[in-house]
Amino acid sequence: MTGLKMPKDFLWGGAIAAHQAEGAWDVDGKGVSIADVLTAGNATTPRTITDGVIAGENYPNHHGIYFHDTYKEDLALMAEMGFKAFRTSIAWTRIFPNGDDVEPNEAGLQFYDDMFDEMNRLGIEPVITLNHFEMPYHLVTEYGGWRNRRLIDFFVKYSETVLKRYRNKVKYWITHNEISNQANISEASTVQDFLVWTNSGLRYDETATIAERMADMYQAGHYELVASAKVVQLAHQINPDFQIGAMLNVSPIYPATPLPTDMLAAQKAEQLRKWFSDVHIRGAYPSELEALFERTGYRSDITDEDRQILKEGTVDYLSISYYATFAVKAADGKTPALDDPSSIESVKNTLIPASDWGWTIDPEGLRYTLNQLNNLYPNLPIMIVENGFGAYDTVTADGSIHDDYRIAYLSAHIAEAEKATIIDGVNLIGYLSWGPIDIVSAGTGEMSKRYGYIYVDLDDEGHGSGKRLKKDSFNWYQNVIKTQGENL
Ligand code: P53
Repeated sequence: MTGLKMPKDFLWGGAIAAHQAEGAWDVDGKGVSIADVLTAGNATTPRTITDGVIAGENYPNHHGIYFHDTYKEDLALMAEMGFKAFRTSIAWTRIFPNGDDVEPNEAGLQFYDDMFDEMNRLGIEPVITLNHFEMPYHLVTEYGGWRNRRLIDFFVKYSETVLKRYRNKVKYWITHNEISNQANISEASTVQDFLVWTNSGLRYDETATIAERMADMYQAGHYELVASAKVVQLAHQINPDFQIGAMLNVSPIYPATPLPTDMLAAQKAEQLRKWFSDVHIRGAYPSELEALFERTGYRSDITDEDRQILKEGTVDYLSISYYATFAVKAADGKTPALDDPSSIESVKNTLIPASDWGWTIDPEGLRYTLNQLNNLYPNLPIMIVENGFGAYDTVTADGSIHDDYRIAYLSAHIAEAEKATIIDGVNLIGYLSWGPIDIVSAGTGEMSKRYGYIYVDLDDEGHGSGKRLKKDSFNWYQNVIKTQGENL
């Protein structure tokens, strides 16, 4: 109990993504996406990217939780919890199966017409992501993913099609999900391989150098930002009431010690990720990045027209995901630098607890990060569009699920979000928790890494009845929303 309460029009709800929930990966003309060629992994084994869809492999996104066929029942449960908003994505491959098709696929467009109608009927505001780790696989095999400038036009065409089609049904849009993930070049290469794949459709073998990866990542990121800015401009022409948001994963990075070199390591590590929001929000690259490009030649393809588009296509709000925080130190004998990610070493933060997947639990970090963002971009509306606790759940004999650990995580985080909003004056407009219904994990492909208030009876191999069960957190969240966050 914090004694704090969110404003009446605050957008409480939850968020998912098409590829993690819908299944129906090849029906009604849908094309293969980059999520459709990802096998299942777990906490210790990474997912692998296969060359196309191979018979006999386990591809969890092919079935998801069958949301394609169950969304009406599932949305009814969200409405029962009192959701004001629900975030999902449009699967690009339902609309343009190959990404470079001349005409959109009407069956795919109709599917989302029906889904958005249902949300509006239930009084739930749709928050729709255009690009959530599910670009057409064909754009990778034919064009090399986002390292190719032509992707801008393909994305803009797809976006224009859906922005026009749903102009009276959806107000809140997000261009690219967690665009900053791919900048984690210092991570172990398996993690890095995964993140540039999901963000940009980039693929490497072990011969690729860090410099090559950095050059590609900055170039791909640039094209994505130009594409986003073009979409922002178009969207405002299509419907001036549209709210178009950027989306970043924000994970504060702490210095391992108060040593000045560790402080610098933390600052450089943050600069490696933060520039995406500067471009989205201020319409220009921060000077430390321009200086880096000057020295290294990374992001070599930028035109005056690009710069103009970036300047004119700034977003209306910032949406964020927040799960965990990190700590870094200066690598032995090195001065932390953007040019050399190995100069910044990740360390385990042993002062705070972590989940079974090693994700730290840091509610105060959320307040810290909201304040930091508000200082960078004063008064900009911010929406939390992902936050939650992936955990193993146990169904007891009577079918109940006692997920007090999830309630503890969420309640502590919401309390800090309330302090940031009410005490610190951050312009927070919504809180959408991740995976209000269990879905396939993006990072591991598991079903058993569960975030939901609603349990889905499916296991990591896709076996199970698919039945939905309310966890203890269901009633808890219903009460949180009912009391505007007063009863945590
Ligand atoms: P999972 C990496 C780092 C932070 C968030 O993640 C990430 C990732 C990629 O896995 O993903 C976001 O399912 C993403 C969602 C995803 C969610 O966080 O690996 O936007 O699609 O499901 C949680 O536990």
